[in-house]
Amino acid sequence: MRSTQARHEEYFSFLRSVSLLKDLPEEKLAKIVDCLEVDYFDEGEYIIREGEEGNTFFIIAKGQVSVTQTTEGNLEPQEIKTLGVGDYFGEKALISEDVRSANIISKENDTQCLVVDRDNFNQMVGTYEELQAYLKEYVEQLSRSDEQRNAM
Ligand code: WNU
Repeated sequence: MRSTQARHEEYFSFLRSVSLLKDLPEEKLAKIVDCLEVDYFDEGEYIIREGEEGNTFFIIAKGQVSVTQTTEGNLEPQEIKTLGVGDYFGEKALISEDVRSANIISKENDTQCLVVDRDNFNQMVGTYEELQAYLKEYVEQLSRSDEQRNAM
């Protein structure tokens, strides 16, 4: 069995490679690793559903996901982007205090996501102003692109 410490080191160095988190102080990053959960998804499985309440933030550790959204004049949700290893999602519902604004669907079997709950997300982001400002700006941009594509 892989030791807890090996696991810790593996996720620590992975999170360090995630651009969003690269400047976080060591103890903060270590704390995130301590409270992470890992979730596994099969191809076609919904990780997030539009309109549902959400209290978690995800970082992709393995695999790929599709981001889809219901837009005016389309019966089916449309794919708006795909995300891969080191990308993250689910910040918008947490920051805007709103329901989930898009679907996130696993594109492969054994997609692995590191999951951070709301409390830990707030601790991670809240005490770090630059990160908070960056995400807020990003989330506002997402709202503007949603409007442009007539998301519903
Ligand atoms: C988009 N519009 C909306 C993405 C991930 C992280 C960042 C873009 Cl910083 P949520 C659904 C999630 C949402 C976002 C993600 O889907 N998303 C988008 C869009 O154009 N959401 N409304 N592009 S990928 C992405 C920027 O994370 O958060 O909690 O759940 O609403």
